[in-house]
Amino acid sequence: MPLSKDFLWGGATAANQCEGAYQEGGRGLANVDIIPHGEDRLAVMKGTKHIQLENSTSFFPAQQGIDFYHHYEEDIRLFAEMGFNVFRMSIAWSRIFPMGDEEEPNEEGLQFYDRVFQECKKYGIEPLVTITHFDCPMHLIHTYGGWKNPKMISFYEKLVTVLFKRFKGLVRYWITFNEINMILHLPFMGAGLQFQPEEDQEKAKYISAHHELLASALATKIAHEIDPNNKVGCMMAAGDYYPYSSLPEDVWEAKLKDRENMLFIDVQARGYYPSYAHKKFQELGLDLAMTKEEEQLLKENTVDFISFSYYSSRCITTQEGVGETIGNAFKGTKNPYLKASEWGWQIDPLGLRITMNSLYDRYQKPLFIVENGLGAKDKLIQKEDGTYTVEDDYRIDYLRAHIQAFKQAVEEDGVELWGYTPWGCIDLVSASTGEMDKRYGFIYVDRHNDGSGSFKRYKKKSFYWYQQVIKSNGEQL
Ligand code: BGP
Repeated sequence: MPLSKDFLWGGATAANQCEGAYQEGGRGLANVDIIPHGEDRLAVMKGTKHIQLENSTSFFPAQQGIDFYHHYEEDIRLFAEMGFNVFRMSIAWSRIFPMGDEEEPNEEGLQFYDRVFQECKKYGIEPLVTITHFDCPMHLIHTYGGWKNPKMISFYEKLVTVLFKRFKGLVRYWITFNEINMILHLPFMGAGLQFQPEEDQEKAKYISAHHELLASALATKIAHEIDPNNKVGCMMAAGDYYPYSSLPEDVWEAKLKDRENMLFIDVQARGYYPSYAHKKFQELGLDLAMTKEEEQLLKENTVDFISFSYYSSRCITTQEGVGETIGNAFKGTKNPYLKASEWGWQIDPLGLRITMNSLYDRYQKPLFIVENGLGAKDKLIQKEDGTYTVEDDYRIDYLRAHIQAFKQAVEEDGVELWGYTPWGCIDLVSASTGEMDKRYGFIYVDRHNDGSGSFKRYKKKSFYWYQQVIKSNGEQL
């Protein structure tokens, strides 16, 4: 079957990397505001180094992002010009509940998203809203320990209830947690987890993820009750593991790694923990002590669709002395058959088709590719007519190959795919490095690693290419 006529084409962003205005409109401080650019970044994202904003001289790129807060009208107009019929964005939790545990939401924050969604509506663009994309009010982290604490479920419940009620009729596609498996890799960024030196981090991560899973099921329930038209998805950082060799131990290792990634969406898609999870928890000495009501909550409120980010496949071996690589916070074995981006993320379009087939075989639920793309250094150049552009053929090549791959998954393999929102459709701050230099967009933003720049927007060559792709519903690549 060819791509359906109402296939959703668009792009993806997240509040923490583009919105900025961190002290405006009554917004409270969030974990993402205190993740610095520079050498401390990784330790802070992992929750092993704790930053005190008052005592720090570091630069915190999320605080200004690309100033989407003041540029959303211009940005959405540009998305519409490309032909988007979907726009993935996220809510900054601390804009709605600045502390996280208040009784009443911050009206100014709600009004901001009202304006954004109205702007989308004006152009016939469906918002696809991630409720939490790596952000958590700092007050919830200081006072309750972030997602380690089951009380987070009720704060999240309050947040989603406000959102579903307020934006009923304006938003119908929702994602509960961005890349839920990221909690295992960057737990402070993923779930506001900070660790003490002697703490059992593994255990804390799985307990926190369990709280997120309960919160996600609860959100799905509430979303459906408030508006039966709501579609709620889970979201994982995907990319199948390949065994480095046909050595059975390598194949087994790849299976274990895939399970580690799928564990959480197994629960969100099927409604219960898989048997291999129970085994894992036993090894960790972890007892989730689930009540019958909680089991029922998970069971009765599975997601409507499976969304995922895909940048690369992954590879793993048990053998010594084989090269390593890292992509999207996932360390693994270097696949000798693949080229890589300037940041070492390996490039594998066929891996997208493989990953989609694995997910669809496993869950038989519609898929949504909500992130994909190439982070690259761009050069803004002036054309003869005086206007500016970026000749980003490398980005076009990457996206073309991945679109071809997902079309094959749909047309030849029969996978159901709702839409495609490549990451960072407008340049924004890199999550892993905090750089602006790692650009993904169709739109260039004049903003640089050191925080300089005018925030002015420029269309790249890929802007016009993607416009054609959308216009032809993926026929003209
Ligand atoms: C995913 C995140 C995004 C995004 C993307 C690209 O993990 O969901 O927030 O940033 O990766 O990663 P990076 O910005 O590090 O290049």
